[in-house]
Amino acid sequence: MSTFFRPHQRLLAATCLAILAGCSSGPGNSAPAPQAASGPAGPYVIDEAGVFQEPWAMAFLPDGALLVTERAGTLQRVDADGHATAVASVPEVAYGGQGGLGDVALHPDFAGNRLVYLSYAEAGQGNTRGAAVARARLVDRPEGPALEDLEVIWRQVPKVRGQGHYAHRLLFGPDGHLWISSGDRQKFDPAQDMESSLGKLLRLNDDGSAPADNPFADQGGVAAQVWALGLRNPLGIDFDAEGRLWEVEMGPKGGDELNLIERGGNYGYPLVSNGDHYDGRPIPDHDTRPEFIAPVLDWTPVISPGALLVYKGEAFPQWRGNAFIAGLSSEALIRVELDGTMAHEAERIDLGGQRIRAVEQGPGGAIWVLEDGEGARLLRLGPPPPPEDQGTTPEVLPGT
Ligand SMILES: [Ca+2]
Ligand SMILES: [Ca+2]
Repeated sequence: MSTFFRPHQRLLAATCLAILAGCSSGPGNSAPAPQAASGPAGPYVIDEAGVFQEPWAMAFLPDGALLVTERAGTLQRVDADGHATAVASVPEVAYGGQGGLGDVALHPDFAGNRLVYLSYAEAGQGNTRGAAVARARLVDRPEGPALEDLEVIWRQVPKVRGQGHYAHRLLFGPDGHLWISSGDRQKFDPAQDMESSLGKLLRLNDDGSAPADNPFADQGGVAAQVWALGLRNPLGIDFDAEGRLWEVEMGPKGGDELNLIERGGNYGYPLVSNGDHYDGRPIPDHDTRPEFIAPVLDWTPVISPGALLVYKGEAFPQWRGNAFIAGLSSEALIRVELDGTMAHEAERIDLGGQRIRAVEQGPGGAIWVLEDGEGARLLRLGPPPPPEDQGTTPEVLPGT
């Protein structure tokens, strides 16, 4: 019986109820929007919707509830009434270092099949670890939510020692394929090895098999899963409204990257990077090797991108088509304006000086953010209520 309520989350239930209903914020549960560092930021209000322990990712269910992963191995369902309940029968995870329970994504036909996909670090033999992806049906039992019929559909190859750079971001694309970003596990060269899934972006069918039209399908094995290679720690992937796939990854010492992903593209790591190794050894910059695809944007000093959202909502029309990057060391939500295949950083939104782990678009186009670490807040950025409603009866926002 792993279903439980956390006292601090129950205390926040009343706040969350108002938030999930799209209500305006009252004293004590919102902060005035901070001034943007630059750029034409639209007004927004920030509401706190809960507190979690080392959260990593979130996904909205069709009924407005929210799934939140916590890295030690708990999947929380935050219901529309604000209560957080641990989902039973989550697979065992190898918690430690950067590893543990990772991403959560819904099957495109979740309403019909109730399939939830989870990524996590999995222990292997000889103190090795590797990312894995499992899918299971999310069911409601009398005693609480649970996963059933769990099956592992993908594993990183090979499992290696160490607890870093799993990446394991999950995304269902517009054509229904499952995309998995697979980090280099801090092993460098495997990012260029087509017999290893480390340092790659993978495109799979929903059952984990490799689509016949993948760029390296003819090579079979791991290569058949690969869409792009030469990545380091790709923690964010998302499509824009025109179907372009964008990726953010942590560089080494310097050189964080925003990449536009091309079919079969090689993004150069570890042969090139606009950063250098932590021990001071140089890595040739991207412009020395034009055969590798250079980033559209790169950052030195680094921002430490933890997640990527290309905004497609209604709540903030002025931000539609912008990329939002969860900034860890940069302790900000970073807004990047995309213009076709070009991009430039527009502003850094300070949400209280905390490391930002995740960003998602929620019902009605609100932007939801998870802080990083212990006692991390779940925040909702929504448009302010109309002026005549401020301080009066909460108003339900259109589309929520
Ligand atoms: Ca690169
Ligand atoms: Ca360099």
